[in-house]
Amino acid sequence: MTNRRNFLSGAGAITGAVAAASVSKAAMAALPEPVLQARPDTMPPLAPASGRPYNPVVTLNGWTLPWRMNNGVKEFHLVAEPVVREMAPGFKAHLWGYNGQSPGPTIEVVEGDRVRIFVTNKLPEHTSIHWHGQRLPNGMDGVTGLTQPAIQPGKTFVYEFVARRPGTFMYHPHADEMTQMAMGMMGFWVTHPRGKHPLIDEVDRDFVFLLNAYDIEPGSATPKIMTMLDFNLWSWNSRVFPGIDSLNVRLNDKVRIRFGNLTMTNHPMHLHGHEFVVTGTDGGPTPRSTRWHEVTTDVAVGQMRQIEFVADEEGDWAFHCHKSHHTMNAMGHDVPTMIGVDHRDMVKKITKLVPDYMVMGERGMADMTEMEMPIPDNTVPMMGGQGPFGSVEMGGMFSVVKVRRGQKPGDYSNPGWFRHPQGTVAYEFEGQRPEPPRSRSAGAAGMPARDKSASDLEVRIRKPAGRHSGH
Ligand SMILES: [Cu+2]
Repeated sequence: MTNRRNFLSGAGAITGAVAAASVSKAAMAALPEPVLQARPDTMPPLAPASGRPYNPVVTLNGWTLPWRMNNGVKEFHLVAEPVVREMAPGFKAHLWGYNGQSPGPTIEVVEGDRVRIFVTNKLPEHTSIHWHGQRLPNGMDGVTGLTQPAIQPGKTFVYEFVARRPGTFMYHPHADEMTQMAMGMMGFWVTHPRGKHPLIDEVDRDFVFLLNAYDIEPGSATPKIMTMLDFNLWSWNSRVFPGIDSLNVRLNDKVRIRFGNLTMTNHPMHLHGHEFVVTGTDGGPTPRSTRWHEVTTDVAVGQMRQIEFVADEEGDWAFHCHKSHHTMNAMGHDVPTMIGVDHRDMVKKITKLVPDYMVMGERGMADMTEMEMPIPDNTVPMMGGQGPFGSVEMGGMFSVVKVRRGQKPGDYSNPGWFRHPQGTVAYEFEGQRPEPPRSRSAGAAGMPARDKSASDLEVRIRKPAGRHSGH
């Protein structure tokens, strides 16, 4: 097995993009050597070395799987296996994935390509792969028991079909799905149009990622696979902010971002500073008459969306799921709301017994970003991410679209923080603040409550203790 770096420099010789003509017949009859990726970095777009040309995508904190051409067939080799995925710096998870990472590598082909995918199972249990959204012969659909026998550990299966429809797709097991998807087995698939397509515009940048979720107890490394709704890590491509790379673009670039949802709940994806249109789903490109501008689009479970916009506003623009619990990292949800509670006397008493005891949430939860509470090893803080003005107080499904005048075409490197032109940043008011007129002096007098009680009521509510579930 070669790693991708060797592969791309040509050192591995036999596999993939190396010209098929130089490889012997015997070698072509053998299984293509699998290409592995050891690092969670965003790899530059993989320009097609053989086959029809296309504009490659960039997988956020991921990579595209190289192929080899064998008699006009694009051959890929996926290896289902346990992997160690760095979900953020300082936090490694023990997941299952493909070819060294979770998610697996992105597969990019062109409409009309004949595709052969070898799938080797190195998991401790059987698996299969379903090619979500594809038109294909029924027996290639990857549903264990229904359309094929399971791929047993140690075995290799072959899938073969023509990529008939251009668009945005994904792949995932259709065998012990609950376990295998909770463990991170999934990948992205893009079928590029063959030539000009009336509904698919050319873009300058094309980013892809999958929305996934894990339940990993702070201090541990393996997801709890029985969790149904109460996940504690909301991730893009098995990364959580501040571990998710920024999407770096050039001012006035036409940008496409494609995402698919393999979690157990929907995600309203929200972009700051620009309006976008949804140009496609896993059903293909949408008719132009159905496209309208928005800044948030909801992606339901099992759905895919592709959005497009012209990045014509310079700056560092937040891009995130709008469910506020999904922009947080691992934490307990059974924490009582403490806003406004005065703990001072209680804390004194408790610290006599537990010297490290800390109170949290008295003034809101923002203190969590600066307090020095020890957290278990192999855990990311609940929220954080250092920005140019302090903590961003985010985690989970959050990243930044960086729009820069100086970014070169095709340069995906991180330009650093935006330098705001003078006078364009919100600032502290330092003048005199007049007392605002309150309702006491005007409004309420104009509209008095009927049957007002003699004294002000203070409502005390105690919610029944119960498990918090659902998002
Ligand atoms: Cu979400």
